[in-house]
Amino acid sequence: MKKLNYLIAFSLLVVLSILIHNCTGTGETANIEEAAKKVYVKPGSYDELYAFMSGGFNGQLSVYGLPSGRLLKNISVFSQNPETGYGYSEETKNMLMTSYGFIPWDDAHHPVLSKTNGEQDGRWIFINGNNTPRVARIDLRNFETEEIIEIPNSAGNHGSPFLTENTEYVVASTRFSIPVPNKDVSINSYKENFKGTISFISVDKNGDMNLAFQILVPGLDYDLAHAGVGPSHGWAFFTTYNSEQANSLLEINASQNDKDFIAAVNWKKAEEYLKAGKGKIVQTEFYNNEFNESTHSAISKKMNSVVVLNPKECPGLIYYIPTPKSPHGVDVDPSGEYIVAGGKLATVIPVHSFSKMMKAIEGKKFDGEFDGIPILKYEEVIAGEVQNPGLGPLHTEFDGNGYAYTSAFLSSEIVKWKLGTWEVVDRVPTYYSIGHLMIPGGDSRKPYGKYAIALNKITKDRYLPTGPELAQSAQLYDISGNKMKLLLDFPTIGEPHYAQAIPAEILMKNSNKIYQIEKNKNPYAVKSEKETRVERKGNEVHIYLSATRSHFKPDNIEGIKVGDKVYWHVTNLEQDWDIPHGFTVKGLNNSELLVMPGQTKTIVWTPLKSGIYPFYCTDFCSALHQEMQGYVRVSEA
Ligand code: CUK
Ligand code: CUA
Repeated sequence: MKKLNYLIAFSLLVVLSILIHNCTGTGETANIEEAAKKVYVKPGSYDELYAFMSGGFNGQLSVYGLPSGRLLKNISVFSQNPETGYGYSEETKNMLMTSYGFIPWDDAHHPVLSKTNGEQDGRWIFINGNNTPRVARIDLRNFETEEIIEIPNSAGNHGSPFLTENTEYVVASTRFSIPVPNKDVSINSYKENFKGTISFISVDKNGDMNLAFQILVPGLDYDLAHAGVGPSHGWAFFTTYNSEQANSLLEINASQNDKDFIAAVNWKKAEEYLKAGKGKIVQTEFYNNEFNESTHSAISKKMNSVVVLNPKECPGLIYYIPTPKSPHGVDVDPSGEYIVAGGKLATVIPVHSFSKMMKAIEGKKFDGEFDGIPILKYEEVIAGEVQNPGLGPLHTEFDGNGYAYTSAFLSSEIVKWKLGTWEVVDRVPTYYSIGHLMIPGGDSRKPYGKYAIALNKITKDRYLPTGPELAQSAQLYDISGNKMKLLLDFPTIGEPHYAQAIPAEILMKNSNKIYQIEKNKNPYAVKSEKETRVERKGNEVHIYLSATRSHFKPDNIEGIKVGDKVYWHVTNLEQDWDIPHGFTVKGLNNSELLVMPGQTKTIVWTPLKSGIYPFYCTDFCSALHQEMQGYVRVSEA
């Protein structure tokens, strides 16, 4: 019966959402002229904000200007990129090493900017790889991936990477529970054998990530996370679903229970338990890959163990807060008091109170336990419920002026409501089926609060069709007034799960990372044209090549044999910071190289036939760019 009710309810939701899609007209589009003025950035001017949009299944992170929606860059993170040589060059290949070998792809969902005192500081941006659980750190001085850490004992790194108030930790939860350590068991032994993990990756002042510890949690599906700030500093919150602990989510196994949980984790307490020696060392294999600034090379470190805390031996470490049906998003407001949940199947938006939660914990207001973890009483923790929040409320961001904005997936809208009174004050349609939304700084203590972006799952009729695979879609809304107004649609690269944005001036102050040839410690660098040369070591040939406007040196190379392993070590000797050179040679079978001023990059080429092979610069660098070329002669072995 329960099953049937559920099915009927869900079908109704789907039908309703289709109806809503078809009925909404243009909605709250601002007056066209007014909207155009607000997003028009006149030629020669900079945008107001940088936006970072997740590339979803393309494994990258793209950079846009706001409010114009102009695409500025695609940062290579988890995917090889032949455009720059990322993941192909000898210096960057190690970045993509994992305990499963070299994996040049992942599914990237959530970019999150580093914070100090809960405010964006513009140092780094982190993003998760879902599939081979990984977290990457991108340096915002040069917009390049600097570190990738793999997460062991995890599967589907979805609740990640969310940051504590001062970027002390990147927190990450596993979407799938699996045996820990992983082993060959029957899938329907989920209840006995499957476990979840919540990982805390420490970040030091240079940005170096280390897997500090993991917490072993009951077998559930963990979804999203948000760390506390201000009064709730020291806590992190994670949504969970599948409290039925079903190993098949076909039909409705996993959505029978009225409430799932938000897991509230006291990470300060975890630190105390670790100090007291409560952590167990668990053997496991994972990689920590880091870019070395002086050699311009990624170094891959294989790690062998992790410290694990078991909540059963650490009372007070975790509490479960009951939260309606399959909660998805969890978001903490800028004051640190309210913990807002989204629930795909929920009919209200439950808002929990941190101070009430602390009182309930003190007063032991428990409603039993789940697998050894105390369940708090819903009524003791709830601050309020937003009624009529749209269908399928998912994610909430804040404007810093007392309002919250929640994306509603099924009814495809943004719903604006007031913190404290919980009343809905405005709603606008999105086209279509919004997942996350983003307000610049809207997940921080200091939201920028002028714009909201809808990150939509379905594009349908918004752009010129480009085959069955339509451009993915983002929409920019003006939220500076009482009423939200749609200003602009712009396409994104890959599925834009989540995004971040930061005032341009903060980043422009910080973006100063340039390579200086004097400091170049790459063993294959040449410091001047005098040092360029060709060296043979058995079957290996090392070509030390320099690039400056507008020639390579040497530019005529002989003595290469078919089957040699030829290393092209290209050093860019430019003094101007914004003159990269490109390099390719005919038949190079993987990618080109892009080399920044002062930098050395290496690519390997194995010629298979004798003959003459031209090489040239691929990146326009001067009026004589076309003349930047050379020849290499390959002879029979
Ligand atoms: S999300 Cu990743 S499946 Cu709501 Cu953060 Cu879309
Ligand atoms: Cu160097 Cu074009």
